[in-house]
Amino acid sequence: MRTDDKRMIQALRRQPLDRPPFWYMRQAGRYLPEYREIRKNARNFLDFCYTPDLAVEVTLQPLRRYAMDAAILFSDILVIPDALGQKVEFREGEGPVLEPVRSVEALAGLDRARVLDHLGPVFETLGRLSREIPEETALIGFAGAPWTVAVYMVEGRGGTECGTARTWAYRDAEGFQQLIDLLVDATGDYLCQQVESGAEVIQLFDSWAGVLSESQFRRWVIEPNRRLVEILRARHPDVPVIGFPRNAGALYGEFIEATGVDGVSLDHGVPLDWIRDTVQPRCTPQGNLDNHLLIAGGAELDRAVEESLQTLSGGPSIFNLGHGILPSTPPEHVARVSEIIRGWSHGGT
Ligand code: 1CP
Repeated sequence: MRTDDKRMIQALRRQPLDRPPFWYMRQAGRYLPEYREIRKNARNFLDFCYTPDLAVEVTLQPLRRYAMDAAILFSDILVIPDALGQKVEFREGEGPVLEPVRSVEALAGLDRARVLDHLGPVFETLGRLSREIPEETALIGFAGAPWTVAVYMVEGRGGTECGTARTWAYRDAEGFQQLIDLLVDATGDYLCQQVESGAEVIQLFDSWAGVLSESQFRRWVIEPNRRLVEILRARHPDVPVIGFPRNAGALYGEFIEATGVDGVSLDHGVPLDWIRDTVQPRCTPQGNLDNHLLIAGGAELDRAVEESLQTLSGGPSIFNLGHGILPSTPPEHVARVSEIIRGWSHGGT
């Protein structure tokens, strides 16, 4: 099937559809027994991402169960610091640990010229996926947006208030800008090559956008996302881009206007009526079921899925979660939601 005829692409181009496309952030992962089984075969998580046989297989696993309308490349946002030459490790039970970059001097150890070579296996994975996924499924490539990747590079780990990065950005904005500029350039190279390898949609994950003040949000979230959209459009004008400035609150509107994204992924705190009235007329909304409701299941889950479908039925939308699937999610609940969406068409089930 041509890219133009895939449901996911049509939703991002605002074409009318009988039901919205659906996929789930982190749809490949530890909630699936078949993922845990194959994960045992890799020495560490980065090796796993850089082994096309394994990365292709785990990308396909959730599609076999739920036939989503999109496949997302199996990789991680931290392959960019790794490719730039920063020391990155994923420790069992602890998550990512990086040797922190906390000064302009430390940037000298990072090299944009290494990125495309280092990430060769990721491009091979995309090429193989574009041939192996079901023909109606769209292939999503992705990267972390510069602010979120910078947070991990500076803090050295996840799960923080991002205090070291925010303080550096206030104290020495010009120095911090150099880190962001390096990330914009390296990420731009990486995303263009993803498209050239087969990605049909790009999602930019700015998972830590919501910790910033208004002025920092403009400079470190809106502006770098805007530049990445511009870089992609210059080389690949037809490839839709989805932004995900998680927890942006009152700044979602400005993000959409200023970056020119085709789609915006919304966290579960954003009211459906506001999405319908404010986002949908300008940009395709993606989201925003609470990932904990997917763990809970039951009648409340069915009700929330139907309410979302019903409220957004007057315009384009993509069904997804407000954040990624959590490891304790029962696979049957994912099956249930997928079944409701597939059986839904305007006017109800
Ligand atoms: O051993 C394992 O299985 C590790 C778990 C895991 C997985 C399955 C990590 C470590 N990354 C991934 C894959 C991944 N990461 C994907 C694959 C495609 C899919 O969606 O199925 C994607 C898109 C990501 C993106 C990612 N990585 C983000 C942005 C999205 C988000 O969830 O906010 C972030 C913040 C990361 C960092 C990361 N990678 C892994 C962990 C545990 C973390 C979070 C650390 C923290 O801040 O607590």
